[in-house]
Order: sequence, then C-alpha cells, then structure tokens
Amino acid sequence: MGLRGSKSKKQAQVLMLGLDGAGKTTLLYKLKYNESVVTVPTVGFNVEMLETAQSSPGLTVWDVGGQRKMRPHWKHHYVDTAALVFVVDSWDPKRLGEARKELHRALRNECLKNVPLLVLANKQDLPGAQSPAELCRKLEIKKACEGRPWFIQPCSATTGMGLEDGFRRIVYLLKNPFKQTQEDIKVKMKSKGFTVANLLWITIHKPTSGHEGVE
Ligand code: G3D
Ligand code: MG
Repeated sequence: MGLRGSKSKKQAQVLMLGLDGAGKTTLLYKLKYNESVVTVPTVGFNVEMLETAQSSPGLTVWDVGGQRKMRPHWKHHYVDTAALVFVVDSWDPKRLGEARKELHRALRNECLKNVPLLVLANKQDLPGAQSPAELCRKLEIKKACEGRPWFIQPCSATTGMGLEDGFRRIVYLLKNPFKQTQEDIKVKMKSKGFTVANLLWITIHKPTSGHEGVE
C-alpha cells in the first residue's frame, strides 16, 4: 500500500478526489501555505507534501481534477494510494447524487480496497451548508464503507476550519490500521493529544480479508 520509503521519512500517498468545484485545490493550498488562492479548474493534478510529526509518515497529497472529462483518469492514481480524501461541497445539494456515484465508483475499485477514507464536508462557512450527518446519509457512506475505516470531517477551505483535524486523523488511521473499535480510537487519540471533539463521525470496521498494515 502507498507508503514510500526514503532515508529520512516515509511518505504516504493521499489521493484527494471530489467533483469539480468542491474545494480541493483551495484546501490543499490553505493547508500547505495557509493562503487563500484564486483557483482555476484543475486540469491534470496538483501535488504537495504536507509535513507531519517526526514519528509519522509525511503525506504527499494529490489533488486530481474533478471535471467530468478528468474522472476517467482518477483510476490511474489508485495504485499507490494509502488514504483517500473525498471532498464534498456541503452547500450544493443538487450535485450530491453525482458525488455519491463517483465516490462509490472509486470505493469499488480493487486497488482502494480497505484504504482509509476521509470525507471532507467542505464549505461549512456558508449558511445552509448541510451537516456531516445529512451528508453521511445522502452519500450512503456506511453502506459503501464496509471493511474500511472512514470518517467525515466538517471543514471550510476558505477559513481553514477542520482541515488540520481531518489530515491528523488520516495520519492516525495510517499508523493504527483496522485493529480497533471506535472506542479504542477515541481513547488512544485522547492519550496522544488528538482532539476528539469532532470524532462523532468516525467509524471503524474490521476488514473482511487480510490487509497489509501500515506501521
Ligand atoms: P476544486 O479544486 O475542487 O475544483 P476549487 O475546487 O478549490 O477550485 O474551488 C471552487 C470554488 O469554491 C472557488 O470559488 C473556491 O473559492 C470556492 N471554495 C472552496 N472551498 C470553499 C469553502 O470552504 N467555502 C467557500 N465559501 N468557498 C469555497 P470560485 O468563486 O473561484 O469558483
Ligand atoms: Mg481544483
């Protein structure tokens, strides 16, 4: 699974998908540089390395264009993916069906089997944004995620709210795969100083078959 060794630090490949306009590029650059950038539709991909604690793998985040014509190319990024981030525009209920279809299609791919999933419920700064609970139901995440650790994180790419929490949880799941119940994770995250305030949406299932663990 997508952990690359280097002399200094391992890198985990994080693939960020979602419909065009969901906020992927905005959030990548907010995370990396704490800057709000003016984006243009992503043709191809952007890639950035995010720093993490010394004991954790670094994250190489791939932001792949989400326009309809780009989506057939998503699968070319699946092979080395250690964690999947799916970004949703929480403010646009009209495109949720389309987002659900694309998310489920990606999750069905054998290369992404049991890979942890972070759903970023983006644009929470906008009035009327749908809650993570609503999104979770409408995206049918539980049904699509049997055998896979997942969670849904409310966030705003423009203010930065929730972004670091979301990516911290990815690191946590990469380091602690699949053995634990939801309660175990809450307790361990607490003991390691992770905030658990927004942990309501985390669900961990045991994998149905053997899984190559990540240290
Ligand atoms: P994409 O990379 O997923 O295609 P972009 O999406 O990052 O290009 O963002 C698409 C539009 O959504 C941009 O606006 C961007 O500013 C806006 N956006 C992204 N995240 C947020 C957010 O959290 N809150 C709000 N309010 N807007 C957001 P424009 O106007 O340039 O199309
Ligand atoms: Mg983009």
